[in-house]
Amino acid sequence: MSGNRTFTMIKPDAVKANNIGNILQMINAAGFKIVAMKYTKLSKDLAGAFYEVHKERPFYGELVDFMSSGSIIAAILEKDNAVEDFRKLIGATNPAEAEEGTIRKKYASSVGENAVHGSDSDENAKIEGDFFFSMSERF
Ligand code: DAT
Ligand code: MG
Repeated sequence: MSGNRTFTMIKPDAVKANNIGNILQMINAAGFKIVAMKYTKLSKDLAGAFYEVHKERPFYGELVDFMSSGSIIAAILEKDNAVEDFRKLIGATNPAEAEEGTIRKKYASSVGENAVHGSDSDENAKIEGDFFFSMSERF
C-alpha cells in the first residue's frame, strides 16, 4: 500500500533565484498539504550524510558542494499516493527531459542544479523526514 507522506527540499539554486514562493504555490495547487517545514542550510557533513546512497557516484562531490552552497527549504508533504504523485509533479532529474508543467521544467537549470528534491520511496520519505524533523515539528 502506498503511503501519504513524502519529503522535499527546495534546493539552493531555487532559493537563490527567489522561487520559494512559486514552488510552494505549485506544491499546494497540486493538492499537497505542508505538514512540516523549515528554512535551513546544510553543512558539507550533513549534505554528505543525506546523499550517502550516492557516495560512489561520480557526481557525489559536486552534489554535496552544491547542496551545502546556500540555504534550502525542507518540508514534509501529505497527500494520497504522495511519493509517486510528487515525483510526477517535480519531473525528470534532468530538466531537459522533464515534462511541461513540472517544477523542474519551470525552475531547474541543469541535472545537477535541479531546484527540488523528492523522495523516491515511502521508506526513504520516512528516513528523509526524520533526518530534518522531530515529532514536535510535524503537524
Ligand atoms: P533525483 O533527485 O531525481 O531523485 P537522483 O536520486 O538520481 O535524482 O540524484 C540525486 C541528485 O544528484 C540529483 O537531484 C542531482 C544530482 N545528480 C544526479 N545525476 C547527476 C548527474 N549525472 N550529474 C550531476 N548531478 C547529478
Ligand atoms: Mg533521488
